[in-house]
Amino acid sequence: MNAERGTRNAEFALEQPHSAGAPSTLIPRSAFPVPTSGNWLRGARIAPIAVPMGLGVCEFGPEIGPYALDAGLRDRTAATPSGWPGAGRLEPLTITDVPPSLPSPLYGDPRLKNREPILTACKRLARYTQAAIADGRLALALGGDHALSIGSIAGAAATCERLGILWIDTHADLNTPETTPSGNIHGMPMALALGHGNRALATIAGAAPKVRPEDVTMIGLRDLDAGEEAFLARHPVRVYRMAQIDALGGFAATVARAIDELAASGVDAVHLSFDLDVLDPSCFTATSTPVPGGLIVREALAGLRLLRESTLPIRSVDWVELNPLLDTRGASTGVAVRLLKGLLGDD
Ligand SMILES: [Mn+2]
Repeated sequence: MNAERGTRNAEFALEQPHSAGAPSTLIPRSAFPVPTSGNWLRGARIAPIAVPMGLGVCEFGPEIGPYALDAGLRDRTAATPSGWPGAGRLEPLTITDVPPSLPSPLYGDPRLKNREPILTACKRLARYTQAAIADGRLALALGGDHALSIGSIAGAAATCERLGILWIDTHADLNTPETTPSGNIHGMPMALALGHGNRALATIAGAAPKVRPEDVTMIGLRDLDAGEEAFLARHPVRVYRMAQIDALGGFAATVARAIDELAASGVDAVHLSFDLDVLDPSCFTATSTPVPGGLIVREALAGLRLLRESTLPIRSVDWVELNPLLDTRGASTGVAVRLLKGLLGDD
């Protein structure tokens, strides 16, 4: 499906003046009233947006992730449908058209691998995210690698005055072209959201930065590069590393604290970015960068339930870094779907 050939609606006209066409049928306007407050994890329509992209990690596999997640949410791959109550709020899948990568080593600047196709895909995702939120629907970006957050955060930031970000991840993703050990852009989206790094990527859908450092909370960090440690030493991002999570009484207790802090911060919308590599390799193996010492399924589920039950104004979610090619028996995909169902509806 090629989203660019689709027709468009008014929101798209604001964001894409170079593309003429008729209204989009990919994100049909909802007949439901637009909720203007509250937590959209509960009750709001859900707009799943596939981002079939592995360009940010330079691997094959992540581009299949969105289809595995969407099929799981809809019980298409289950022998016995679960009857998950959130299914009734799921809208049709929107698919972000991701350009192909150039073959290595022609992917461009080795410190910003695949920048051009990632920039194009993230501009599209930003439009879809903005349109979904403007229409009162939870924008659910299904990855795909974590570079997609460049687009989803840009789209979310365009819909509010002051965005808060809850970043649940093993990594801080705070690298810039100057600090990156790999050149992989999936290690950069949080730095870009804060206005650091490649200017074209940082200014999708409007000026940089998208978020203030004091409005960012990171939970689960346990594998940081030297440049990221230096970044955190200079910027007031709230960080809960795994060691601190244990000291605070676990993941759920830490999430509860982060919810209170974000609620008191004055942000008027919250973006949740969940990198599945935060899970422990004993229960989730199908990711490009597994690191021992992660969350187990039960505690992750408990924390995600707290987010669903909170009063945070959560409008958009990233669910990233599932690589089904590494999931020979489907167990990791099952975990990724189960946690997402827990976040979005009773289970
Ligand atoms: Mn990440």
